[in-house]
Amino acid sequence: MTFHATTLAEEEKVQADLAAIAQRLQDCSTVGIFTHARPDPDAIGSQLACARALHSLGIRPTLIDITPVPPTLEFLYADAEPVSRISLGAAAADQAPALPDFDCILLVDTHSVSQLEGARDYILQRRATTLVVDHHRTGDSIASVLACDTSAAACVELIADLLTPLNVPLSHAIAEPLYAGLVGDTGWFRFDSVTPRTHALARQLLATGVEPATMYRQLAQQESPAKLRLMAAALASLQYLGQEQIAVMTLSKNDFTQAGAESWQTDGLVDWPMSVGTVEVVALLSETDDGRTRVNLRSKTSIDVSAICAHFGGGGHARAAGCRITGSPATAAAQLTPELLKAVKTS
Ligand SMILES: [Mn+2]
Repeated sequence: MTFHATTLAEEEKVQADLAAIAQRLQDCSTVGIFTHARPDPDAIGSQLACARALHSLGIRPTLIDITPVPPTLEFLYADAEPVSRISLGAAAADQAPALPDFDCILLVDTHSVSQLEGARDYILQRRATTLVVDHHRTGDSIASVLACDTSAAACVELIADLLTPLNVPLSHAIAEPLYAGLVGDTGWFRFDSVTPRTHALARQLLATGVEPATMYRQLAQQESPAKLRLMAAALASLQYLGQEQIAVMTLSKNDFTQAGAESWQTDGLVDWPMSVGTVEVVALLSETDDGRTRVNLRSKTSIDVSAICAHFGGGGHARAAGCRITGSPATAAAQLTPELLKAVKTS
């Protein structure tokens, strides 16, 4: 186990940081809520739960989508008071977005500059008013206050804790996005990041009326045929290395075109080779439009893939991490595989 148990002192520090963030938020009339590019359910769930909590306090929140929200997550925005959203999706990465000057910036589920894309300069110029809630071990110092707890299975666990100092009761409208984040980051409570705290939160969320079966249908059973075609291409490319402990899959730009799939639809593909008994680590290499290869890594038990990704300027968690490597997937594989073989050998 590379995960460390959180000490009482660490736990108190996080709660104190969350209280400091709550205090700063309460003094604002407008808050811009950001999360990482290519948002997952934990990112969107954290953003949306914060927006609804702040809205209930009479604060005007705006959600900033750095890259488009996957259509399968759009259902989360319905059935409650509408929240204003600004999408930077169409803006070029080097073009400063025309965003209002919010009293505060609340950044959730990341504190890595590399994940901010088109919002990077905007946020970096506003460090003094930037508040961050995150659970990733790697990141940059971009915040005035950072509440980071790497023992949290999902960022939404920390957002749920933030409700207490904010004095916001847990409503169904807040619980639903929190649940989406919780099941998203824990693979429906399967990963070794799951703790009693995770299930305790799930219990509270269900008590507000969240329906697990409905959420599963919405989050896990709304894929398009294009997604399955992309999965077929990924599995067809699968190669085993190092006594079948390493599985490497590659998706070229042509694979995406042939499947009729978008880049965000790789979500979850990297988990499939984990079903093979010998496999300890999986890499998914996706060719992108900017001449780089996007790398997603997963680890089953002991290999710290965030350390491997950090080597290439990326980051994440011990069991799930990502980075980008300049060049084609073949070039990226040539650089990555020695690191994977080394990691497997020393694990
Ligand atoms: Mn997360």
